[in-house]
Amino acid sequence: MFKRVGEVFRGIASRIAETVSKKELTEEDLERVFKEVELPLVESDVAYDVLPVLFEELKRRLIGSKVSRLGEGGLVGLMKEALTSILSNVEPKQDLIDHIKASGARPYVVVFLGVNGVGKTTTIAKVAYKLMKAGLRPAVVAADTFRAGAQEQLALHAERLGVPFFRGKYGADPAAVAKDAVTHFAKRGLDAVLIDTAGRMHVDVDLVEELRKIVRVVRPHMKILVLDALTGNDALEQVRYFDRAVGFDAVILTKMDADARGGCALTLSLLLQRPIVYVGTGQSYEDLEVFRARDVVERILS
Ligand SMILES: Nc1nc2c(ncn2[C@@H]2O[C@H](COP(=O)(O)OP(=O)(O)OP(=O)(O)O)[C@@H](O)[C@H]2O)c(=O)[nH]1
Ligand SMILES: [Mg+2]
Repeated sequence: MFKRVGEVFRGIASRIAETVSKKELTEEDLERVFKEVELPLVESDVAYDVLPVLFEELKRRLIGSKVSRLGEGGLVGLMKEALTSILSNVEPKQDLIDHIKASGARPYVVVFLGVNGVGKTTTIAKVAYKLMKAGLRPAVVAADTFRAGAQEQLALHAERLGVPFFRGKYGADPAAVAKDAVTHFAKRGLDAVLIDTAGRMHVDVDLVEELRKIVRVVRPHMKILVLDALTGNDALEQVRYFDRAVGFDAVILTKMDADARGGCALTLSLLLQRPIVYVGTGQSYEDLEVFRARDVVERILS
């Protein structure tokens, strides 16, 4: 039922090659093909809202090309270039670890946000691992004091990695826990503090208020929104939700290894206006890669 975004783009190339054989590609030719691929694109997790932007970008790159000379292979090549250019909107200018290294702030404090199950806790462990490999000393903090098991999960990663861990009592004020943790680790001279937050809409506490309070009290150097590539279109809703709630500086897109459709990264690249610093590509600590437009295009169009 669901289409891979790569297949849809191949389809666009072959439709153009079939229907426009002799002349230069015109806006009308493209409009016609775009009408046909709207639904398949949405089915491959490209958000409906971004279709106009995507089509404009493709038009800009394709109008005037000599289809007869390019052939279908050449058109796929052009499509790859167009996608690479779109995806490079969200390429990070600097690796997060290098940025933390270069920053004078010690400890450098990062708050991780995201709805439940997207991979926040796993991603924090992966980032801690990267920091350690770069010779920095990270610590991790469980500021989800609500969900049973949330703190233990992070504690287990911390133990495996040999990274200092801080938690509060269940039901304690997450902002107070986070603040105490930063003070504690600042005294111990650590380089980075990674704060895990709750992802669930609580019954009795407003998550938005909780996150706002954490950010107000801790004043992190960076807020990272964790998104799951498998959420597809819903990722856009999550972006808007967290933007309204507390704002964020960058995204980590998890579960790219399990994402067959591939539209989520494309949607984000058209709307996010902030970098995707890493992509999650598996469940082990090494499986966190710098977001590279070219790699993602190869992943979806190879
Ligand atoms: N395949 C794959 N699985 C991942 C990736 N990142 C996280 N996961 C898995 O996704 C599941 C949920 O991850 P968690 O880190 O517990 O998610 P969370 O956001 O902390 O969840 P809550 O604490 O409930 O809000 C786990 O089984 C992880 O192993 C990834 O990049 N690829
Ligand atoms: Mg968690």
